[in-house]
Amino acid sequence: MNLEIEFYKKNGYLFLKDFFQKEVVASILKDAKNIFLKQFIKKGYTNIITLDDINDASFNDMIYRLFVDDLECLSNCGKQAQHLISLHSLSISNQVVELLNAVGLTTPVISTRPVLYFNHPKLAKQKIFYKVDAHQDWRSMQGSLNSVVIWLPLVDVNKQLGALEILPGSHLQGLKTDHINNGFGMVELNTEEKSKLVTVEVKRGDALIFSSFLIHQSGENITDSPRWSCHFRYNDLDDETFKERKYAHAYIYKPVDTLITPDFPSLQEIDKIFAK
Ligand SMILES: O=C(O)CCC(=O)C(=O)O
Repeated sequence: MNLEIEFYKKNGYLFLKDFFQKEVVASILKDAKNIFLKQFIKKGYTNIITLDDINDASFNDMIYRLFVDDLECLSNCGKQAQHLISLHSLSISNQVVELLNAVGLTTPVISTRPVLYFNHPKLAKQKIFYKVDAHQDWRSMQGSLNSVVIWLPLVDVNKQLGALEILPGSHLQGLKTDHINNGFGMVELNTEEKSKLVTVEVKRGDALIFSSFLIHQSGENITDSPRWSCHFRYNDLDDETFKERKYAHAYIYKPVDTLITPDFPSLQEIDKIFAK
């Protein structure tokens, strides 16, 4: 893979035009939207049964309505979106592994599961859930020093839709995080740093790869649409400091102890599933 590695080392990021096939990226978005659509239909918001029959404005109206009507349902749809097979497949594709090798991760390993975001002020109770101010991902990952993030848009993302803003070269300053907010390692920027932020407008198929130390933040989404994007994060098992640190891992993944739906399932419900 022919990459501008010297640029990456100096600036801490690479913009990769048309890196992914647009259709593959579009299918992740479709799979994510279908999760919500199934609930829109179940709730009687619509009779239509395929996304092809619905325009973005109608879809957006329904997702905003779901946020108001049933936050638990919206949030669970969002959680299912994190577990899409298409999303995970792309994150472990040969193309991604080759990219990771090319930026120097000789034995890449997944740091955190892929993340799929659908950011909009109308889909969040707190600002941080749709706009994350300046932060460094390394603080939440705490993995190898050469760990990276791949950020890709599922739709074309311009400044109005809240394109990501990055601070080129900031990875060289090391860990600058001064407090944690909802798991994000936040960084206070001074006026000069703020003036050096670069907005990265991206189109579906493009990708941005950056060092987990690169300071970045969300732009302001001033449109009527959610900003759909996904983020993959990787460590390198060959980084000596990571080995030294016993492959430190910062994430906890465990089930809740409670029964989410009391008295469920009944034997009849089981019978229906396995009936001949
Ligand atoms: O995608 C964004 O706008 C911010 C989220 C982010 O940078 C992250 O999850 O680390």
